[in-house]
Amino acid sequence: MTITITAFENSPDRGRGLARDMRVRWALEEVGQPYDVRLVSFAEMKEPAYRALQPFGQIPIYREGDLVLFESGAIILHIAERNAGLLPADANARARAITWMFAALNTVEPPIVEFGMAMILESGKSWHEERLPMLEDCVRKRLDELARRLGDADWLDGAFNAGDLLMVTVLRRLDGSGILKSYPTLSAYVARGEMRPAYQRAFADQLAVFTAATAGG
Ligand code: GTB
Repeated sequence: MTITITAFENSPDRGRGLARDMRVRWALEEVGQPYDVRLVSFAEMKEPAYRALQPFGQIPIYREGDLVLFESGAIILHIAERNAGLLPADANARARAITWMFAALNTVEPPIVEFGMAMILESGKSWHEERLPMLEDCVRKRLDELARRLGDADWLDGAFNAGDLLMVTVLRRLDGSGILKSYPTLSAYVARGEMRPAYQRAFADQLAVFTAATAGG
């Protein structure tokens, strides 16, 4: 059955693979599932027909026959549960991998997103200079804890799994902030994820969208 996902027709990340379609593309590449991409504009995402499928008017949507899913974490769990390659076979290891998926989305991503949004949206505000260090501290607290747990391991719990896939995409949101530079083991962890052939294919495909959108000026 054909899988179709939605992605920005003109991503504000300018092809850096930071929007949440990237994690779905990567997961589909990891399990070897071909997929189509429907590019959507900001205006289309806010239309009733789109909101009927994604109530918050956001990318990505995942469509597979009659099944329509939103929320990138739920989409990746669905892909991982129905295909080999992203979750361990052992039941306990599988539960731990799913725990890391939730940790990436619920514990590590929120302070990173809040910090990123403050950098973009609040830079002109009078209180920005005071608030930003507090937000950065919240990010660093999580990174300290994550780095402590990762130690010298390649991945968070045994072999690469969906927990690592999500965690790497979450840490990539710090791209451009310089913060990851003070965490060499986490930087190496992200680089290991980015070196995976499935990641590279997904990245190239989303970059091609940006390149095509900007071709000819
Ligand atoms: N919880 C949802 C999920 O995980 O699927 C969140 C989905 C979401 O935030 N989608 C964003 C969106 O559609 C794109 S990924 N935003 C449009 C809107 O809300 O109107 C977030 C994102 C956007 C841009 C960058 N960037 O430019 O670097 C990075 C991440």
